[in-house]
Amino acid sequence: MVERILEYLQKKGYAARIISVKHLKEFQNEIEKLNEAKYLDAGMYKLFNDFHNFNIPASANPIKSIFIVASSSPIVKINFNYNGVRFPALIPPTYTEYYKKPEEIKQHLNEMLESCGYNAVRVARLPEKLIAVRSGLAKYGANNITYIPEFGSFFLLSAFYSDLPCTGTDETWSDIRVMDVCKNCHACISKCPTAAITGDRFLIKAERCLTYYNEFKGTPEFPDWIAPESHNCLVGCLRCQLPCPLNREQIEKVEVLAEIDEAETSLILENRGFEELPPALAAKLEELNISMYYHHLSSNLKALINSKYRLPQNNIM
Ligand code: B12
Ligand code: SF4
Ligand code: SF4
Repeated sequence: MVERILEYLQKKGYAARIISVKHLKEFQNEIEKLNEAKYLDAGMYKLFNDFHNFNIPASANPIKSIFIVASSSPIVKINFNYNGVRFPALIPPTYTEYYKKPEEIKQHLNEMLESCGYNAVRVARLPEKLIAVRSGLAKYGANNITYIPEFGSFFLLSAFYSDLPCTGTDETWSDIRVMDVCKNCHACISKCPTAAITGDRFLIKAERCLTYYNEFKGTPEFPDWIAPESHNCLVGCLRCQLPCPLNREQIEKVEVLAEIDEAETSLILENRGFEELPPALAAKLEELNISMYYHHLSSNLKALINSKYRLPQNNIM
């Protein structure tokens, strides 16, 4: 049964693995160990602690397994228009698909499972990279992001609880280690604009990552130590993925998804409340899943327009 489901998902274009739910406690301990070793900034430990939920939900049929699924995800480009100039802005993989794709995957998964009396539900609050690596689906890169041969690092991870039993032979339990190719590379380390990837420890200093400041709701304005030229995306940052030799093919597949005209760009820059936006603009941002980051959009766009590392006008890449 497990084999048939994993093959079915592969035919649909995904890469997937299954593990027994009994490993949950080990995942929790892994993160706890990082904290005990004083590896995590206090704020970050709190963020991870508040985010992760290792309690198995009660359900009619006991949860027995976790499916972890990777779906290929491209870079997306949006064109803004300001003072007669077109400003292309990139959105890294995963952002525009963060909610839609897991729903699609859940449907495919349940097409197979329900025919045999089983079921799967999405679980967002687990450490997905760690599960992907332990399940044998992915490997860590030196940039702390995970990699799969067919997708590079350009994929979204989605996890699902299921009542389908998972035996030892269904799992491909694997070691936590960095890819061999990283030993002689380090391109991602030197390109990180905020020194969040230090090179002397594996885990990034998440409290220095640009993404933390331009994505999460409630994070402070950009601190002074972030150089203006660091900004390179509308949300998130691509500097530790673009130079990676394992992403060479993926970088070609940029999808241009929207054109934001002069009037619309001005409204965003003026930081109008989301509810004040014209319905057509609000719908565009919602379709791109960018409405979720609207709280940072005005300052992110200003920072991008002022950054010398933004894309040259009218260029794809
Ligand atoms: C919080 C979070 C962030 C935080 C913290 C990031 C971090 N490094 O943990 C911030 C805001 C900084 C962030 C940034 C980004 N994120 Co993020 N993030 C998350 C989230 C919600 C939780 C991650 C988490 O649990 N971290 C906890 C840490 C402790 O996990 P970990 O790194 O796997 O930790 C293990 C290893 O470090 C290992 N370890 C410790 N020491 C050592 C030593 C060695 C040698 C080795 C090998 C291992 C090792 O032990 C740790 C625990 O076991 C997940 C979604 C989810 N539900 O998991 C997305 C997620 C990890 N993010 C993702 C992405 C895409 C990004 C960005 C690329 C976004 C962007 N800029 O475009 C950046 C990448 C930054 C980077 N270089 O890591 C994707 C990753 C997809 C992939 N291909 O791997 C995820 C999975 C979202 C998704 N569903 O697809 N993110
Ligand atoms: S996403 Fe950007 S800031 Fe964060 S670790 Fe990667 S290169 Fe550094
Ligand atoms: S850029 Fe080089 S060191 Fe970094 S993840 Fe890619 S291969 Fe590894």
